[in-house]
Amino acid sequence: PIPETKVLAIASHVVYGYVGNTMATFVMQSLGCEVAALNTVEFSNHLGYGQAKGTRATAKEISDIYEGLKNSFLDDFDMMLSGYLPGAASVEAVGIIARDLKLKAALKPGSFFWVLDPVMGDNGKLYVAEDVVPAYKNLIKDADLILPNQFEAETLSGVKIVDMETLKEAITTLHERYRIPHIMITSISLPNPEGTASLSVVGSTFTSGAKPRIFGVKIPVIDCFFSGTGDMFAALLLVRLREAVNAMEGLMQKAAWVSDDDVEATELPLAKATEKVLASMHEVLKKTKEKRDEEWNKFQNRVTGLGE
Ligand code: PXL
Repeated sequence: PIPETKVLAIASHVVYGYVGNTMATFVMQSLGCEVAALNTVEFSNHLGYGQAKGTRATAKEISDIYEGLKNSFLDDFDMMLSGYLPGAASVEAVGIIARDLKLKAALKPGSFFWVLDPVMGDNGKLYVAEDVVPAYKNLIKDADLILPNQFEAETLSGVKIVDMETLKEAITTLHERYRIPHIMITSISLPNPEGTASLSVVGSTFTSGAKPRIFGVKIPVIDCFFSGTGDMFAALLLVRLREAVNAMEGLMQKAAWVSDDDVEATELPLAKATEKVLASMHEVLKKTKEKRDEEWNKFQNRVTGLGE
């Protein structure tokens, strides 16, 4: 079990189902975190249904909630997780919150960690307003770990990812341009020699003085459409990374000669955390698909039953 971890989670909320904060809050609480959820939208359901009713918070509303927490001395967060933000002004508001928390934590170095999911689009398409892109470019320089998908990594780096070479170039550009210590690209689809595409996650850690250390993990593809997988990934990774860093610090204290440079890419806290996250996700998604197939069969039996 991890020492008590207080997380400020800023993302969307749905009444029915599990995406955004509805997903992230459950995941982090189930693994022992204390979660304060600041919801950026309140929708009936996720947008995969083709329609939803609800409201988006304004940037002022997001800042106000944070101010309220501060005024009540409820802002002692160890970590922050940010997901979908409804517009450029909200992106800026979240930057102000993160910098404020960081400044407060500066008294205890290394004690605040921001996991940022730069939600902008997927599969070659932006699904936020165009002015959100420069707002994110401004924001990510203060994050500790960013979780772009392939399209978002391309948008932020300006490098189109088509092979291993360009993948490394995109990651190096992100580290250098925005000074981000940890990057995790949550879905990479590159054509392989057999002509089929495989799905991977690719992570990288870059500490000052060392070269970026990049690792990749292939994911067995489950043939099914899921919503909220990115949010589950982010929440699980936050918890497992905290555990891995704690374990590593214990190790470093025990063996003072283990310098950061001696750590193999596959031994990085980020890589260790990722393995655990993907194992959990595979189990959850397998069960989700089984459940869906079961419901679908029941539905079809009812329909054919009616016709008899
Ligand atoms: O990240 C998934 C997600 C989050 N929030 C809302 C969504 C979706 C996906 O459909 O609709 C509101």
